Amino acid sequence: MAETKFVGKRSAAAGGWGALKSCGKQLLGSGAALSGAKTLLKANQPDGFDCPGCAWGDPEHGSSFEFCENGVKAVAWEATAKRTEPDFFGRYTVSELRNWTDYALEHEGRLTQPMRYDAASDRYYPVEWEDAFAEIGAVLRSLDNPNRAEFYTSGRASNEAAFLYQMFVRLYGTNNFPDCSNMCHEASGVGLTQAVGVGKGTVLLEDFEKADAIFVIGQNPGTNHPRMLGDLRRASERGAQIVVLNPVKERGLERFSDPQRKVEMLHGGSGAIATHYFQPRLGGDMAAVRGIAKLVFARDDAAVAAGQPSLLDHDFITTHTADLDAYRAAVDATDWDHILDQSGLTRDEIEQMADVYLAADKVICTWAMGVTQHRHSVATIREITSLMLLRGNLGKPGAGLCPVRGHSNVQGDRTVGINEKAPPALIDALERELGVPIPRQPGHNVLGAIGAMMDGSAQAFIGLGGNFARATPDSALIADALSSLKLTVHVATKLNHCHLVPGETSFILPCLGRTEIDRNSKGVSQIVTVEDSMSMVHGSGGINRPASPWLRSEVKIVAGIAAATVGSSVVDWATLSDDNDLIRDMISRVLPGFHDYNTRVRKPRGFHLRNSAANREWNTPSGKANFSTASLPEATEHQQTRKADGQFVLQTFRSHDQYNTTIYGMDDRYRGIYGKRTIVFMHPDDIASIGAKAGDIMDVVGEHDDGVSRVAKGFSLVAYDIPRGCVAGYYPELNCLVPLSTFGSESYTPASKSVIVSFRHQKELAAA
Ligand SMILES: Nc1nc2c(c(=O)[nH]1)N[C@H]1C(S)=C(S)[C@@H](COP(=O)(O)OP(=O)(O)OC[C@H]3O[C@@H](n4cnc5c(=O)[nH]c(N)nc54)[C@H](O)[C@@H]3O)O[C@H]1N2
Ligand SMILES: Nc1nc2c(c(=O)[nH]1)N[C@H]1C(S)=C(S)[C@@H](COP(=O)(O)OP(=O)(O)OC[C@H]3O[C@@H](n4cnc5c(=O)[nH]c(N)nc54)[C@H](O)[C@@H]3O)O[C@H]1N2
Ligand SMILES: [Mo]
Repeated sequence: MAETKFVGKRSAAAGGWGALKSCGKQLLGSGAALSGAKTLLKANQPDGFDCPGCAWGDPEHGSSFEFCENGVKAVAWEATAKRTEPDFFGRYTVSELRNWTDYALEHEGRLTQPMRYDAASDRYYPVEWEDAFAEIGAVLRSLDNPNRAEFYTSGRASNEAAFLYQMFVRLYGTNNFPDCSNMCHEASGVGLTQAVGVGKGTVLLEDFEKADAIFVIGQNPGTNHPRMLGDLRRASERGAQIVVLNPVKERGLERFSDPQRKVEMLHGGSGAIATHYFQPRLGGDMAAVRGIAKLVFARDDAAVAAGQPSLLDHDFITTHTADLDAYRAAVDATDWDHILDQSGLTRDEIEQMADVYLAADKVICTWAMGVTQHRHSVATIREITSLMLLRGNLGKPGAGLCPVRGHSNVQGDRTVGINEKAPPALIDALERELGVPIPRQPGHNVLGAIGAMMDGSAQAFIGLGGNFARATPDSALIADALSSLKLTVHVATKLNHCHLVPGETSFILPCLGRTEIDRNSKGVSQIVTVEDSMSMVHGSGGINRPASPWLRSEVKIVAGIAAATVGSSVVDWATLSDDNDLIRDMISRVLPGFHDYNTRVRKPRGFHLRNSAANREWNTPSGKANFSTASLPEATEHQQTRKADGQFVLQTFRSHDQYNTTIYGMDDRYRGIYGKRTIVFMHPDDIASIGAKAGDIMDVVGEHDDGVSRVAKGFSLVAYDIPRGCVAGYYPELNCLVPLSTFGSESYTPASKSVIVSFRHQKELAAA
């Protein structure tokens, strides 16, 4: 039976009253309405905390509260009055809790006490902090090789916690640092480092005020970086062209109503964001950008032949770049049929993009997961960079590359050393600082860690935040791998599924959140620091009373584990973790760019970490910015599945009511979905092509040819404006279909935006 009750109206615009209403609901639901509202006024303010939501930058004069619906959700979720106390764990066995949804688990509220798993009763019981540390240290010391332990980091950890963590792990003897950015912007880091010598974005927030054109590729800021919409709208209002490349029509990229504009709110007005909206097929961006480059070369040839000035920035190219001829040859060798088929765009659409690109003196290109979670993501980022190099759109005001990061401090964590490929300069500096040898051999990234857990060579997993069991591909296999370990430890604010697949010895260690006051032993409140997508480093200090008197800061928890594992003869963990200023002093001795850290981070907007590429210095082996020489993939997943009857490419993305594996609610207002997450968005003709109707409930079957059978049961089909052959559904519910075997070339990022699937009526499956 087709059932479509959950499909309703899409919002007319992103933001607006709907956003305000949703905020009220979140605050009331959290049971923290009053303190919640007060808390919000301190988000992203110089004397407040850094919003635990996204990594978009803060304005120059951060004096007025920057409204953001999903920031409200993130804050309310953390500042909730609800608690997951020991008696909760007394009521349910871990096996029972495994049947709960992600939403239900976190909805129970904040964890309050350290807990230890007891296998005999299948329950968690309270434990003293010092006993937990001692036992964790004992297991870690008992491993015959430190490379048997995996140390995961999720991107909310502060610079201070992450710095201590990497120092502890390296003193312990390994570089096993799987981290969430391996599943996220890794391809941006790899691609940009190859091309321009630094793995970070080159623009500042103020560049958005100067750009003539902004290309937004594979990103849904209305939901995931709502504050970016304000910057895009202001740019659009002053006449900048905004070109969107996204297979899905995302409301936030079409229209935005700014809740901070009173008159607009009164009259229900809204403003357009995209001046051009193109819907490529999944994985079609490299082809689309190559098409633009092909037109740029062709039109430049014509201009020069006609005696007009060249359209390329030859001064820039000659002084600053290498390999233009090889790039040109690769572009010439790519034929239009291949470009059009792979991109899914028409020649006319690509001509329009070339028009915009050539008419603009200053171009910014932003991107996120729609670009980074494919097999050819590194090549796509190299292609985007090459297009920008042709006209010197790098290292000048109003122009540049802007990978928009995910977690609020994922960029900072990498800067302070969470990196499995131990950079030699960092290791040298740590050795100078500590006076002992530090391991240099590369460790495990996320896929490496999973491999080691599955083949039995890894025996311990420590998670500094996050939800490894649900965020990774092939979730069922990962859960088995985690529960076969000797030791699992989770530093967390809320209960999640990763905590419910305990190893032989297992702990949940509850920590303070960003919004909470962190006092040291002398009663002095501590701040932490974070780095945003624009490389601005700033302070963050909580304002709320801790959710429970037992909670410790991440810094203290890392120090506790470290002292119990490697002892305190090289590093005095207790002293260091009692004063974050001392940690920052140490960071400033070890890492470049952090001089006068403690002074500069207390200035209202913090400070900017210098970006060499933005200054037109190229830390590449050639000493130049390198054009790409790659050819397009022979066939993307979309091109493969079109030849196979009944197969489609699935992308797994986020709803408006979630933060990664944290589910705030069941709605996805901007896409018109209410009360359901087990759905697949699909072109109406594709629905008909499999003999189904909108609203039919079907099983989604994994079709990757790697010998693993994968099924996601009971998903409703939703007719949607999405290219044929491409379908979409929510992460993490669909992670059971994302194969461990398909990942980015050079980035090792799971290809969670190009999963090959088919559909089966439930009775067919039962009969099979
Ligand atoms: N509220 C909220 N904020 C968040 C998060 C959250 O879950 N909730 N998560 C945080 C994190 S860790 C991250 S990494 C970011 C994620 O931010 P996004 O990258 O915006 O996250 P996704 O929801 O995965 O959306 C990907 C977008 O890319 C499009 N897309 C998918 N495949 C392709 C493709 O092949 N080509 C093109 N051109 N487009 C494609 C999708 O249609 C979708 O609009 O947001 C961060 N901020
Ligand atoms: N299929 C598919 N898979 C994906 C993605 C996708 O688009 N599709 N996206 C990938 C991306 S971009 C990312 S970044 C990863 C995210 O992967 P993770 O970072 O591992 O997952 P999160 O859901 O962000 O982690 C949520 C948990 O963090 C804990 N937490 C929250 N705040 C804090 C805090 O302040 N301190 C500590 N210690 N813990 C805290 C809570 O216990 C919460 O349950 O998932 C990846 N997986
Ligand atoms: Mo992310």
